[in-house]
Amino acid sequence: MAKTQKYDESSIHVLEGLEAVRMRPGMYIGSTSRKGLNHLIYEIVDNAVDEHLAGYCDHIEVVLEKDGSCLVRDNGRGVPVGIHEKGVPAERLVYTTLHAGGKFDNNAYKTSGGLHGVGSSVVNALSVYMDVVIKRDGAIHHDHFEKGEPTIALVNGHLPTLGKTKETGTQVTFLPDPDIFDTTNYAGKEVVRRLHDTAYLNPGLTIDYTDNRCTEDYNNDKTKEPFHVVFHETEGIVGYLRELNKSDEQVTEPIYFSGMEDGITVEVAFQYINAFREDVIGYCNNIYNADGGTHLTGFKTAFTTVMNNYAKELGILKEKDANFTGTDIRNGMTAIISIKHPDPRFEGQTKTKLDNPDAAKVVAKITADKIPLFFDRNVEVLKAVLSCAEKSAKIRKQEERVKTNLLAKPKYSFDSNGKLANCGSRDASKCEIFIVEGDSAGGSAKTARNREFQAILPIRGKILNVEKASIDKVLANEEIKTMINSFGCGFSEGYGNDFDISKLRYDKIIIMADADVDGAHIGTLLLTLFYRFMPELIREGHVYVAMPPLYKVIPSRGEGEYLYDDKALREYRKAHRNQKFTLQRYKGLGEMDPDQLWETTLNPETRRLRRIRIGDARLASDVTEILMGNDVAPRRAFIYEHAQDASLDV
Ligand code: TSJ
Repeated sequence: MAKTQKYDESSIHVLEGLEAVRMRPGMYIGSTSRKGLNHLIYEIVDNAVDEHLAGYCDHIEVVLEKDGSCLVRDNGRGVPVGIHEKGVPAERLVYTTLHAGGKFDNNAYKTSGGLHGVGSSVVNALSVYMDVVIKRDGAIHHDHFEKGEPTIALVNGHLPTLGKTKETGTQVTFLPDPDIFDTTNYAGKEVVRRLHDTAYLNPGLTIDYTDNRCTEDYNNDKTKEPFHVVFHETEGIVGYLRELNKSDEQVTEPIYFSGMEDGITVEVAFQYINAFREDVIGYCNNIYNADGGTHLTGFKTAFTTVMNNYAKELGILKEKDANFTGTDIRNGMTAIISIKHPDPRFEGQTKTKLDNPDAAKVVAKITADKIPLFFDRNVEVLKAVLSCAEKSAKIRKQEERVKTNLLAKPKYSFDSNGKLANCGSRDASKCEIFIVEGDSAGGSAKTARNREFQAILPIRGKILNVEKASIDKVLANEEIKTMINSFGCGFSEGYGNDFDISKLRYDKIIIMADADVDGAHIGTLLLTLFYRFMPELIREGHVYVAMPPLYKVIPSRGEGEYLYDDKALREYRKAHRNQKFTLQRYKGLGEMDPDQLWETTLNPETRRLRRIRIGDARLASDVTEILMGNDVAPRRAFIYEHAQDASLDV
């Protein structure tokens, strides 16, 4: 009894802690949007992954239910249930104390310390209920909480048991509180992507995922069936690399090495593809480091040194030649660097950059040790990689010459205004510019627009693929010059930054392309252009894609209605089964008359826009997905194929 009493006293303190979480949820999970909601799942799953990292769990099950609840189950040791200090089962402290994790944990690697390594108690505080079932010490232990408060009476200080078992494991079910979150509808695709990443980073782990919500956001084929997938990636980060590069022309096979030093485990996989870019991504303790950090620096530094030595040895660089730059050497490289660190520190506001100096040292040492073991025996591969560096150096030198030439003149001048129909207002915060594919749609848009604040810039045919072209070719392109000139903020190209977003003349830059493959292709090329030369436009949320409707239905009686996708059409048909209506299908923007174009695409009151964001390094595939919605795979293949048309211009 005394013990129970004691628990009640300390529980006051506990509730104060969790009350703070409910008062300011954003401080603990970043936001109360869909993104914050998803973080609840990741937090719980990460705890099970920690158990895997500790060496005791190889299977995790995740189930999303129709009622909004989420179940996560692992086959680890089970959260300890023994009576801890204050007479409370250890398990209760885990779920009711902020940052209780460290207390009992003897894991070498914690995932906490990441973006929102918030602790399971935060999930508990923000849930209508949380139900916990632990199999351990021969019994099934049960606990239950509502908005963070335990609702089950302890039996002599112990959790009640539901029966006996020889198995071990932890199962947590929680229902996010709709009073806290803007939405309780998880972003299913994002969950799938995250779980798949986790499986790639933990090759010994199986993740079994079921979405029983039968909504449509998770599933490409838009069936209303439960969605089930099992992730088990025996190839680990090599498999991840293959996935990232599957649509590209491969210059080398994936190359893998690993090592361990000072308690830090390092795994690296890299591959060269035929593209004028690099993509080096880092994970620490399974957490994606969007801004890289010391592990990436260590790899890059060592790799550059090793490869320059090879280039000299092979006579590709003469003694008097300047070294290749790091960027040269990584031209065409995709690399994944995954480290496990016992005490990770993260830098900056968003905690997305690894900060530990010892990580740089260890990754550099292991890279310098291991790379020669591969390249000494595979000289052909080495030569292929160095020829990517040579191509890059050639382009770089050419660009430096262009730059010097241009700098000798007063400034870049983009006096081409092309076919811009500008707007009357000079108040940038109100102005919009529509980049419209094709002259005919451009003509209609010019008629339909509100001249006061909407500018129209028609562009014709294919935009240059800037991912593959040199800078002088990019700057010679009329369409591109016109865009740079109209936006008013210049551009940046990596050597010094001449881009000034404060000069931007339009708050919204809206890409208006047909909802077909060509439209998506043009959209991809435009976004690639912005991403490379004016990334702040995207980062600060000025870039949008217009989402024109695919259909108009006109019933024999009543109002006509625009439908934006096939799903909407199916639903309309269902809802109007016994009624007659005419169906108009829009093949392209060019088919709309100015009134329709105004209503569907231009009028801020009725149109649909999608804002483009950069969440992480995987821009190209994200963009494609953003532009084309769900059924991307075949179309993506098409786009990549055509993106290859533009060849390196050396
Ligand atoms: F997030 C969470 F806390 F709710 C949660 C934790 C959710 C899920 C699905 C699993 C887990 C979890 C925790 N799985 N396994 C563990 N392991 C421990 O907490 C544990 C087990 C044994 C020992 C030990 O030293 O014997 C230590 C720990 C930390």
